[in-house]
Amino acid sequence: MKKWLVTGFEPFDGSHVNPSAQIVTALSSFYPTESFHGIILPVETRTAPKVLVEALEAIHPEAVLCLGEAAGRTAVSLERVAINLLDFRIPDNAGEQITDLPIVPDGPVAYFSSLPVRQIRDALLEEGIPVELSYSAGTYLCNQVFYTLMHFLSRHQWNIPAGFVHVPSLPEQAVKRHPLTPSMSVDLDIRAIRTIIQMVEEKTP
Ligand code: PCA
Repeated sequence: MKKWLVTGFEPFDGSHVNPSAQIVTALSSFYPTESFHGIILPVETRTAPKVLVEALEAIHPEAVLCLGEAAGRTAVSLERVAINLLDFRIPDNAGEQITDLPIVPDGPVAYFSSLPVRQIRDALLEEGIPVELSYSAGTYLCNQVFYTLMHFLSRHQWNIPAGFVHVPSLPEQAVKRHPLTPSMSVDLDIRAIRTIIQMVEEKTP
């Protein structure tokens, strides 16, 4: 098995949980410690990129998967594109709300995921897990971390599979919001992410 870095996020926007953090914690005890390095990132625009880059430099992973929660999404979302834009709808956990700024001044407009997203989608559908290819990871922390990841790998010419996956909110979060808020159980999330890791192991050199 490759050496993986898998990241999740702390809770944000008034929630007390984040499915992405629960997935990382669960998978940390599932995979061998030498192959799976899980970290939880702060939902803070100033610190999240630093924590990610420090982990990349310390771990030297052979594959990277960053995870986040996308409230309102109905399916596991395989993000294809990270864009060079910070435009926050709500403040981050440190109270910062940035609008209309680039993540990396003079950086490329966008990066594509280097995960085999279409093969992953087919595998998840085959397994009966709702999934979509997504063309926007938003303009908040998840997109910032995704862009920071792909920019770092590009600048260091690390040609490794890397990307971002959004998961829906948890049922316990949905019931506290509007009754029609979509949700997915953490057990299904965990199955999805295990399948993604397995597909990357099988389909990439
Ligand atoms: N989702 C947010 C940031 C943290 C998270 O889990 C986002 O989609 O940007």
